[in-house]
Amino acid sequence: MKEDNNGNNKSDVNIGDVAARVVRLDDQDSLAEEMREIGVSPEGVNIMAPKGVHRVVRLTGVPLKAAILLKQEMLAKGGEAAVPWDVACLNADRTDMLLMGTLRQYRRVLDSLRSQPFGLPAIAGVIEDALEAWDCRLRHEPVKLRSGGHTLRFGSKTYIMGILNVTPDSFSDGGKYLDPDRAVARARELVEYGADIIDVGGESTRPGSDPVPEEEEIARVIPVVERLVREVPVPISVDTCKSGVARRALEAGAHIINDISALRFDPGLGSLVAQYDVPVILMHMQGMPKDMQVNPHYDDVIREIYDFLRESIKRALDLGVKRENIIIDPGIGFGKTTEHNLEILRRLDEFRSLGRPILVGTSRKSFIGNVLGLPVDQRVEGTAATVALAIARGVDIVRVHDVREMVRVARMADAILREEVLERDER
Ligand code: HH2
Repeated sequence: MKEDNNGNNKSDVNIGDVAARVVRLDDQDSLAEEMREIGVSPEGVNIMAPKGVHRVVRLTGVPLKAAILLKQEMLAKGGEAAVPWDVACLNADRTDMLLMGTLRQYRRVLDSLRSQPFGLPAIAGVIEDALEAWDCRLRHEPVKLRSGGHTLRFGSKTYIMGILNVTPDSFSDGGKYLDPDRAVARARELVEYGADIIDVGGESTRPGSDPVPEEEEIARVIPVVERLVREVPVPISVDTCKSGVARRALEAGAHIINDISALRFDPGLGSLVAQYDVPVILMHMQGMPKDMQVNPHYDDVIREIYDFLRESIKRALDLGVKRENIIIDPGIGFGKTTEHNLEILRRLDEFRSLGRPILVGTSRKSFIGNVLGLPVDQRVEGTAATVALAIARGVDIVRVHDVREMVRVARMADAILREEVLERDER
């Protein structure tokens, strides 16, 4: 090595065209593909792919002794585990921690946790499930619906759920489709625009709204559902928290129940969904529609919604609902400030670790109005941005009013984001 006049090393070797570029390969399959492309041997690909994917996992509620051993194991295998100072001082009973490592390091840590004390084998299972669910989002098992030959293949595309509110007072389309003929005509139009599912609601849940008596909701919803099941060629979902409404809708042939209460309000709803073996959407809400927008507060919005949804899944399973029938929804606008809603969308992919398909309903909601300073009839572009970014974060269903526009947004986003993965899976 020679030195130039400034004392810097000067190589004799002409490096020609060497160029460096950071590549965006955040899963093992894409990394393996890239390695094959540059000619790495199959054995090399198998060995190296898990080394090239890094994951950060947040664990909550870990008992102190388990946390200390887990940190040691992560460090021993070349990873890292961040814990609060209190843990280093042995001053806490339980702690949150952030694990950092490659998939290979996790594999080695998990293997060794299985023979350790302090609940570490069970904790290993929790970590493994979260890692696998996060990476398997495009490979959910197909969900066969009860009639009409419909199957939902989550991962293959973004499903568009068209909103049909048969209410006098919904925040955006209230009063337009109360008449069953008009409701059915609107549903047909939504299907023509490309809706994959029609979601019929008979009770507005806009901020400040009061509950509607069950008979009133039945009178609004059931005549429409009866006709839609016969007259439109897509699955029908019913947006209700009441088992009385859901029972009548399921008897009429509805395919999906969309429950904004996540089976908390009506004790009969969970077992009904289980009995009919239909998919159910479990949504997060803080408070009740009447007062949910009065000072919503979270210490950690993502963590609290995650825990709520995790418990909701457990409650549904305990009531006999099959895991494959559960869809989760962080509940945009339900007891959340604009900032909360934006953070949920920014970090939507974190809910993938729950291992279930994700629905979001951002359509025309007031946080879009707050960001853009626009009234409800001018929020279509804002909605489009939320839909595209939610798809990029791995959402499976978007619940929207502007079906024609959002079908185009979703198809474009799917072409960018999903095609490659699907093609690779088919090979
Ligand atoms: N949002 C609304 C109603 N139902 N269901 C799910 N799963 N997710 C949502 O985000 C969601 C929902 C509110 O929107 P909309 O139906 O248009 O209004 P209103 O409640 O006033 O009828």
